[in-house]
Amino acid sequence: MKKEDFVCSKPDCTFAITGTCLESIDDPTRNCPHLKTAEKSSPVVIEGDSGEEFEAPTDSARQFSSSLELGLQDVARLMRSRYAKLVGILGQVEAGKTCLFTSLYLQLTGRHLCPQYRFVVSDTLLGFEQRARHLRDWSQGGVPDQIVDHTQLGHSRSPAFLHLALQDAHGIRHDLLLPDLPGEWTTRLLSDASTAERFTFLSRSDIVVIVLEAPKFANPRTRNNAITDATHLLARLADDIHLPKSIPIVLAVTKCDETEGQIPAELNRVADVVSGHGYSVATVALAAFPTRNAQIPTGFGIDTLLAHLTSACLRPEDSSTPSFDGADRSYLKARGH
Ligand SMILES: Nc1nc2c(ncn2[C@@H]2O[C@H](COP(=O)(O)OP(=O)(O)OP(=O)(O)O)[C@@H](O)[C@H]2O)c(=O)[nH]1
Ligand SMILES: [Mg+2]
Repeated sequence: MKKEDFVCSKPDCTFAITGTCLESIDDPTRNCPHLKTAEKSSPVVIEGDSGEEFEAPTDSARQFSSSLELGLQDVARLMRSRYAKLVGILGQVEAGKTCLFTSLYLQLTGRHLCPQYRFVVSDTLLGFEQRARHLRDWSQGGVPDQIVDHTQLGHSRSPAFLHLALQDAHGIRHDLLLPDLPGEWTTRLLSDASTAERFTFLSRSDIVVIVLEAPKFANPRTRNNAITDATHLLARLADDIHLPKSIPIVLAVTKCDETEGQIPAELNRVADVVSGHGYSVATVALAAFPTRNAQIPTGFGIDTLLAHLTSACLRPEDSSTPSFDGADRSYLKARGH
């Protein structure tokens, strides 16, 4: 039978579209208790978030709340209803931003981060699945030429966000909002300060991740340019975007499979520049999808990155900070999660 012939009663499970089981159950068509063949499943009973069940119309083509991406308005709505951590991201073309988010999603849904972190739900499941599709082909043999597609935005001036909710080892839920920005935004920012306005949303973020490629800092031919660009980017962040100093910065050093899992020493200079601007800084070695070194596991460093993202907490001085649209964020809920 084809995946389209099945209907899942778990909210947000897109098995019928993607063939991916939300609970990562092996051979879900046989083993998943929530999956029924379309003809057996009338009426379809869908479990609500609270565990309650309600009936969907018998002829329902399953209604998915999951979408490809969230726009700023969706994000503002989500942040009003529940405390979500907004992750800012910057990084030039091909730095590995999309691979990082995709690896994070695959590590979580594949249960590779258990028991530290467990996947709960995503409001943009189809967006993650779309990004992961080359990788799913990959498992059937051969490394894809391009791991994920180059990021393009339908709406050139407004960021698009992916959503991921996970639970940590203490049972605390973390909702992360991850903007998958095209690298051109960062490259343009370097040459044209007037584009800083596109990044206004960063000042509402809980943490900012700057994606830098390890091989560029390790290679003597490219390292000077890499340091100059990173220094320039940090100046833009501080002086043109006016990122509040209370927002911590993580230097996400990607493609570390090409540097033996090590962070090139030149990154210390970049970290010093971050501190010099008055921000707190952490540096994380990553290899989302290692292709050059069999000793480095897929998703190398993702757990460390997650530890930074989930521990980025509310800034007390910002507890009355309005969200994008002037509406209050759910800070009170955040305390009790
Ligand atoms: N060696 C190595 N290469 C990687 C790794 N992760 C990603 N890459 C490579 O980097 C390329 C670019 O990754 P993307 O995630 O598309 O980069 P991006 O920053 O989203 O690029 P734009 O969307 O163009 O801004 C991929 O196609 C891979 O070839 C890694 O862990 N190791
Ligand atoms: Mg991208």
